[in-house]
Amino acid sequence: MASVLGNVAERAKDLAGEKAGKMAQLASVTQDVHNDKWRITSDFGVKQNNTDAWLSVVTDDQKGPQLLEDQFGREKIHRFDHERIPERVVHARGSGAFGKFTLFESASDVTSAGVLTDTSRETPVFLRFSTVLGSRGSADTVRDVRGFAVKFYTEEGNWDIVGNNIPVFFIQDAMKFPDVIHAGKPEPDCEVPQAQSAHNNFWDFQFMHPEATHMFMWTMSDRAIPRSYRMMQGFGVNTYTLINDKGERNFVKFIFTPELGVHSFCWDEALKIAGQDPDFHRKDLWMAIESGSYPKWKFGIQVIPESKEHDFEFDILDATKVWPEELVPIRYIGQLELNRNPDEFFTQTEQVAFCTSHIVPGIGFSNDPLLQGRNFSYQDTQLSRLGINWEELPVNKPVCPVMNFNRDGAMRHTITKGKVNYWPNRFEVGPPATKQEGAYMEFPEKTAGIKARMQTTKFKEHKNQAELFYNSMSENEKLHMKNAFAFELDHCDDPVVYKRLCERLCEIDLELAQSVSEMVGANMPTEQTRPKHNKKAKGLSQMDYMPEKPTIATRMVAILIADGYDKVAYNSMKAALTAAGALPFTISPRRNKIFADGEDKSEAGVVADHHLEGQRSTMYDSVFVPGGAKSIETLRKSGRAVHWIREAFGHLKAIGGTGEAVAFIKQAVDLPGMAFSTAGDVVNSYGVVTASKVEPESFKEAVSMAKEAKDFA
Ligand code: HDE
Repeated sequence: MASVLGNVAERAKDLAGEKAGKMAQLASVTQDVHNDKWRITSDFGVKQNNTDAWLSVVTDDQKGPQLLEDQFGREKIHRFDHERIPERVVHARGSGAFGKFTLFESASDVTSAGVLTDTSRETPVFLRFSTVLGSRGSADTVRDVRGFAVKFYTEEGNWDIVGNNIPVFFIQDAMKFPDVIHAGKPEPDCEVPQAQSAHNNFWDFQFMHPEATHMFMWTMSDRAIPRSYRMMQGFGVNTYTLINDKGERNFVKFIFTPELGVHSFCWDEALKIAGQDPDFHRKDLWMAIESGSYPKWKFGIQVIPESKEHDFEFDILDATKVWPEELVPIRYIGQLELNRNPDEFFTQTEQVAFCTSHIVPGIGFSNDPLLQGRNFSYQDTQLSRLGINWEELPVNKPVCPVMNFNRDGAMRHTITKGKVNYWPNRFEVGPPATKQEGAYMEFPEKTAGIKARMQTTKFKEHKNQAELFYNSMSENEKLHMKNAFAFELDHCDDPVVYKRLCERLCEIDLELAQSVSEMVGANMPTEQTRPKHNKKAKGLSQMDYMPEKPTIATRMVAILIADGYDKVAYNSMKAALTAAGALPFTISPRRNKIFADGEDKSEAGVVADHHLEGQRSTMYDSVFVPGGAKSIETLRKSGRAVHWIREAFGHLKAIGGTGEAVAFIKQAVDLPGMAFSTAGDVVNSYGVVTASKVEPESFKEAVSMAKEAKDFA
């Protein structure tokens, strides 16, 4: 054992020194296959001599029957037959990473939770991002809500925030969850479509449930097609409570805001990438962490004291409502960083199991009816996915001691020694903890009322915040939303579905309804069917979340070259991009040595990262083309290269060109009124930066400027 775990034990030692108890704990059960002393064994530990050929009878060099007695052969096939576990019923497609949570401001005025009050702590975390509707092998860039589930391995036990990248939800009561998910998943007769909300049943449900209106406005916004998991917000969505040392209770919402700002794809990009690189988000997260560009989020809380619970027009326990920042400011108190990729997908990202019911002392639930149902559902679903002892799986195991008299069940790992397995017992072992010892104390909430299946008055208003959201969008975002509705409803072939949905839009905004109705062939509405309030709120448009300082860190820039390229322009731009933390990739007609103007084949040349046929503009944030007469002549003749420039422009990406490349770019994207560099000057026109000589600063500025903000939407 020691030899097999040799280098893992080393790693455990290193990590223990880093105060990362969770990492050391994981390392103690991790095997590393990269070890020379390793010899293949059966599951029961016997070294094996041949795992390629089934034991069989051979006579005169002729194959005879295979023998059932081959225990090694049987074991190998038998293990393979049972490799799969059920995928998650929702959020099946996902990727995760480890990291840490640190506090820069104590929230001890509102909570006693150590993780939110002790600024000297570093709490290990595991975060899993996901899409909702698609199955485990579906594409990353589909239009969908993204899961943002964080497990904090705190000193007082695991705390899970099982959130999304959108702050509201489709329904108010957990009992409707099977309906909303059935309606969104592939239709029951033909199992079509995969990972799409663009179908009759989804939109039928949306119309039949006016409470979904606010949420579907969000899912038709750019938030549902994020550029990267690293560039989206995370929201706990439900209303929780915080309880301080004095026993005072506050309502709270949890928010994570990314350091890199909130950015999205254009819909056309997202559609194409779903085919070109279905693992785009998964790779993006992996690569960022491997290259040391650790994704970071600010962690914030919105707090409402218990005494003010009823001071709002909306019910603060209703998960279809946001708490506008003007009314309840966000107080940022901590930082979450992801800094380590999992060692194995299955045992970590697949076996991780989150539960909204996992809270620690100082944090409580509220009567939010969605949250109450979730508290049952997550624990329950883990039983069919992982089995009763799922909390013992390494990724789920708390870092603090776990001791109780819950026992047995399939796959129990812990061996609990002792004479008794109940409390109270004659030895007085395993006594309940006191408050001083850190026990979870229930908040003594007063309750009264009748038992009924009914909705309260404030829960019945569904349109005000849907309008608030739309009013708060920039013009570009509004245009994207119109196109999103038009795309989705075009995929519904039942007129009842798309006509009624357009009527619903008319309650939110007449112009939106008219523009969508015209495109999808619904009756043209002529008047707003619900009086508008015309209010806006901050923090809803993603334009409110551009990075504090413009940055191109981790942005992927394609540099297109062919033989005869301008070496000075290429080298200086590449160096400038790398220095700014961007990731330049050289793309040329072949993935082999490319020679600069004046170089001959005896020289080193540059080995391209990819060839033009293997990649598409959609996979990069930006493109730069250095000059060089011969190189440009080759690129000009390549339909793929010309299309690259046109497509990148259509997707609002920054394009840079020097020398002879200026004329090449001009030919590809010339629009009336567009300006290009002539001798000596540097021109930035619609994010296309051209210059006779290399000018990294203007190009970097164009790349860092949010493409979401550009005029051509
Ligand atoms: Fe979930 N949800 N959910 N959900 N949810 C699951 O639990 C459920 C809801 C969210 O990466 C399931 O472990 C109900 C809101 C995420 O492992 C299941 C209701 C929000 C993930 C479940 C909701 C979420 C899940 C399936 C309505 C945002 C992925 C597998 C009351 C705040 C976690 C699993 C991961 C997963 C139930 C609504 C987020 C079936 C009943 C609202 C991020 O238990």
